[in-house]
Amino acid sequence: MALVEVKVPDIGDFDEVAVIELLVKVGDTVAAEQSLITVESDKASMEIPSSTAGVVKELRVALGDKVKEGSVVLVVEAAGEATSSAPVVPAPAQAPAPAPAATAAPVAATGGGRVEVMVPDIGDFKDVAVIEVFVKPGDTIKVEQSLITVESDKASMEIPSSHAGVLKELKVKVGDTVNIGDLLAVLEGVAGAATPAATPAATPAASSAPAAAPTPAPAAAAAASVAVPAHNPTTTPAVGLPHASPSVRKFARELGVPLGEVKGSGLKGRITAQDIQEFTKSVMSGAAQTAAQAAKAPAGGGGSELGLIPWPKVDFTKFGPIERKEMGRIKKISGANLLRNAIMIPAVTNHDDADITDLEAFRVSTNKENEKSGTKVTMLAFLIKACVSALKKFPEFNSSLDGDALIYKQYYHIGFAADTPNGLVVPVIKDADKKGVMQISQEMGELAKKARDGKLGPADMSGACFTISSLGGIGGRYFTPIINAPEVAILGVCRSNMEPVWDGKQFVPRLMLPLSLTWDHRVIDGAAAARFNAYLGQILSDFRRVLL
Ligand code: CAO
Repeated sequence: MALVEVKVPDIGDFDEVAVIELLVKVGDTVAAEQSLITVESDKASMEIPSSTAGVVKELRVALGDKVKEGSVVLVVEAAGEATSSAPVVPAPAQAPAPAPAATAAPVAATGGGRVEVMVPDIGDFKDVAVIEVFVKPGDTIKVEQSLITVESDKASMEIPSSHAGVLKELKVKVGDTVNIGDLLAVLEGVAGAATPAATPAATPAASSAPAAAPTPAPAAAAAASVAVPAHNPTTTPAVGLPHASPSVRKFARELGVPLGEVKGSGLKGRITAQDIQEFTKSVMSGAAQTAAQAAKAPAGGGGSELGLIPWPKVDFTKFGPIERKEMGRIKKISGANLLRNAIMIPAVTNHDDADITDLEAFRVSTNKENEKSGTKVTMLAFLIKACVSALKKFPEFNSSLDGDALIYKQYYHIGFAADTPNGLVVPVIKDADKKGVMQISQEMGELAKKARDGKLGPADMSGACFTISSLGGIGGRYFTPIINAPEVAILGVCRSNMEPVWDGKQFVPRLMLPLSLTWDHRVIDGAAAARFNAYLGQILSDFRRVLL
């Protein structure tokens, strides 16, 4: 089969345009007219299509290369006889018609200084979309200054002004479609400003280029035909659309992706089709959101509507050796819950100390007495019992939010955070109000073992009204536990310390237990939280109060 060189066709007045995108690679099978590369001048970008169907054998251009008419783009092993290298540069053959466009473009119905600027010959393009407007009424326009950008599915191009003057009326807006001869703008002309210079680049080769999409060269030629003022870079608007080829723009439009929010990974920050795919994926997975989504986020709405900036992506290997390990199932599940609770609950933490000197003495002596039975009474079991008492006294701590209502629970199931090799779990002691400290201790021991063995079932972990997170066996002073929704409060407990406490006459050594109560401010207020902690302190310092 024949090897065919596919060359850059007539691209009008363009000379030495940069290759900004490679759309195929060696080994790809390409169809005739399939886009191969995107080239860009400072006024237009266009895709160069293949003149021949076949398999790509060799790529002769690289990103950043400069090409012009006749440059070899790639070598194709032609698919069959039907194609030949002849149409590689078909544009001249299709472009010989005189250039009516060149005269049509600068139409200027001058009268009283008013000038009408029309859409010049843009080849055989029909109904091309206005995707960008650079000017507004009141602006002073120079000859050849770009007014708008239009786009077909193969090329985008800027439409320049045929005249200088002050813009009085703009007749198009983004989203409109335009055709040759359509009125674009009305200028108040500046004397002597009208000039045919705006259209000369509608060179013979490009002036009547036929349909953009169906044949290879015309797309490029048509684009070139209106990218007239390439030699006047100072008129290029400072603020423009993000860089992307027409096909990428089309792809983005089809998916509803706001191109302005996509970060380009291509040459000079150009947005590629893959960037669009990555953006879509991150929005769909909830890892990112569009500005429109962020703007629509209701106050207090779901976490996914938060307009947060993306999570930092760091290549840690740049700083030292690393090892990547997937997080376990429990960590993933609890992480998602903790994040929601941390974000959605207006939580406040009150810190306090409880004097547990006598309680600890009682606990130690009880354990000594029961040494033979094997059941050890833990401080956490006393805390559970004390919390039940406080929940009874302050029922809003034993409630849950249900829309604008509060559900007050008449049962007392207490969760306790348990540290396991697989992560944090919260088993629940059911009906703690109906159980003694000994029984609670025993159940806690069983549940903690089940937790460590990874054998807790959903029933073991559901239904809690209030949670205690104890770091007492480990250490620390105070911390700010995260509420376990839909509960409205959680008690954090740290390691007790022997401290000098003033008894009114002297300092005496007392065993003080640090308490950290986090509460949902939508349900509970600060005074109630302080009272809850104070009450807990009273019970813990004299446990007989539980009986009252
Ligand atoms: N102050 C001082 N010492 C304490 C204490 C306290 N507040 N609480 C417990 N201790 C001591 C006990 O006296 C015991 O000491 P001995 O071994 O000398 O008797 C030791 O710490 C272990 O205590 P324990 O057997 O009574 O266990 P526990 O009830 O404290 O804890 C459990 C059980 C399951 C809660 C615990 O193993 C655990 O997993 N804790 C971590 C919970 C956690 O990770 N919370 C943070 C969640 S982040 O929000």
